[in-house]
Amino acid sequence: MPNHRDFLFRGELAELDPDVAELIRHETARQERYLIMIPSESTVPQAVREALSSSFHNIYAEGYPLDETRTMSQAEILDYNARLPEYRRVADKRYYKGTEYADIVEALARRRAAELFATPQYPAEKLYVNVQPLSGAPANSAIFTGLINVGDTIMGMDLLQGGHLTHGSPVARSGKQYKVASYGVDPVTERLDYDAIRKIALEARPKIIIAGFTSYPFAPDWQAFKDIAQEVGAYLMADIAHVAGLVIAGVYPSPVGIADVVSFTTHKTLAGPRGAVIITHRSDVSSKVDRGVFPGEQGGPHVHAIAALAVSLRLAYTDQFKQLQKQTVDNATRLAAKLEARGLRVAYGGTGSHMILVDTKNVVGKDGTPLSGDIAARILDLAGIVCNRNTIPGDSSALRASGIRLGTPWITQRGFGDAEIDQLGDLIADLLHACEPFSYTGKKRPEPRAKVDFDVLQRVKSGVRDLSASVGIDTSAGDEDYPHFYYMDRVADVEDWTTLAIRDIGQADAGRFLQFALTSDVQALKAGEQQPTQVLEADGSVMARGVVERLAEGGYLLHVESNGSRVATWLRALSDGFVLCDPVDPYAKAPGPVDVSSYGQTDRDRVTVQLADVYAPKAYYVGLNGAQFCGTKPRRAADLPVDGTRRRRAEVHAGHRAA
Ligand code: DSN
Repeated sequence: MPNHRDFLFRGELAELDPDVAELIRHETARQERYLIMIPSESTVPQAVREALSSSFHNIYAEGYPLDETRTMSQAEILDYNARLPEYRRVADKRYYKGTEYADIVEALARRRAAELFATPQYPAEKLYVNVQPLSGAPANSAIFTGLINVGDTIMGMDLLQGGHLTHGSPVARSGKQYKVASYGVDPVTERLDYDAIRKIALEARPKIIIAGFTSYPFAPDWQAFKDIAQEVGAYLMADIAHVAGLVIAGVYPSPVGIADVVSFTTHKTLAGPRGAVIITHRSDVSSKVDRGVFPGEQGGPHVHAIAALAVSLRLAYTDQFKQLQKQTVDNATRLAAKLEARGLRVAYGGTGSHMILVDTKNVVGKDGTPLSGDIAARILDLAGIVCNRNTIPGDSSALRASGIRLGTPWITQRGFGDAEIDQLGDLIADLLHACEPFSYTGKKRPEPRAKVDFDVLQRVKSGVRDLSASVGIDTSAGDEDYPHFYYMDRVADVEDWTTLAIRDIGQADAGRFLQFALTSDVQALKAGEQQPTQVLEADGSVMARGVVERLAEGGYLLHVESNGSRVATWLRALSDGFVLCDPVDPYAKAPGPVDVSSYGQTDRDRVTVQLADVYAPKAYYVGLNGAQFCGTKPRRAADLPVDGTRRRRAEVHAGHRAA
């Protein structure tokens, strides 16, 4: 019998909340199967996540550990026989009791960060570290709060060219509370131009100059920035959120000891918990920044995240970590070269870090529409490659980005090397080159869209799956454990019949969808009725013959005699809306989205009508404009509809085209 006053809700997550447990399973499977190329994301070691969910989560610890611990070695910090008596006798700087172990873990994290970022001129004892910022934006805000006043001027890289929201973007607090001067890259070389930056600084006289970027792939010249900051009497703030891991490993120059203050998040290349760190070699800056973080910006620190940070910092001392960071940069460099060799333009002329910006404008549609970064990212995601749209030099709005940002940290953590990078580069290039951009007439300007060749998409999807399975991370979960990522072979391609269910989603009507996707007059069906039908390829050849059935309870069943896997994948792709389904009309798009799910083998007793070639006299269906239908491509005799039907289709087609 459980104690009736035990309110600890004991039990496993799967038992207490199966909904969230299932969501976590799906997200875990997504991360295992997709190739994640968001440069700011990492798959963090299990040990870090173990510390994150530890009992340190449960406490408040507003305030800071004793200053003396800053100059202690790790062994001294971990000397419980000294630290605990000290804690009991000397009131500490926290506002809460119960923080004796929180003090130690925070001091340990600070010390490890100081050791890892130490320089010959500034050994760990001379660095001041704050590990409390909850994330990058609060860290940067806390620096401003600590060092300058509202209304002062800050100067950072323009968001559209590689800066961050916290570097003075008008939509963020940094741009609302402070006057902003922005610098960018030289429009021709796409590199930082220090003469131009100096000129802006001399005019704007900022109190803080921020160097460090979210999408400029090269390292800045820290000393050049420092010289400019000194000349105008500004603090130099280095935001190395993206590259902190690279800096520790020595594959990216360190601003420590040059910049007055350095901030970085801990969950990017550092592969630690979500959080941030601020480091300075100046004691005057340190005391202001500490007050800026707490109580200026935040309340209680997340001690569990600080414990997890201590773990990730310990891992960062290892050769394995240094190899990872080096390989991350090597992979990005190789991928950039591969993409360029495959005819894609790499913005900024390459990379010197873990990220690549691809100029998608170079893929151009027949009507002259360039491929937008947004659509490119969406199509890559459909294939299992996750990245984000990103502005590149020349863009004027974050909403109309003409690039994508690809990062190599996560895939390198999973074990990608030269061979995998080459394959990945080919998959990305194949997919982007298979896109056909076009435009809708928008209210203010043309709205760019694109469609992609179905077979290329399927091939890339399979390639991504194989590549993903070929490297680390447990992919023992079968496809059944990830029902939401439909591979080409999810439905067995048996000679036998397969049944699919097609259902409405919200306002989208499965009947209208099937009217578009099938050759028969689906909308004439009454509840419970069946009719013979066909699924055609975009080119008009027959993908499958079958029977469509309208269910009394809503939705439809489609029983196909063969090729069930392709039919299922095709219908899902039509529902997603990004595949070319008409050889002459990229605008052709199925109503949707609808739910297409597999029912497995068909119950043949259920099918009550005979198969037949059906080409209903309706305005449109997929395949109607197919090449062989237009008489330009031979089709296999077995697939040919009878002459009369063929003529009727031609008449309908002509009517549709004239309308
Ligand atoms: N949002 C992060 C990035 O992706 O670059 C920066 O905070």
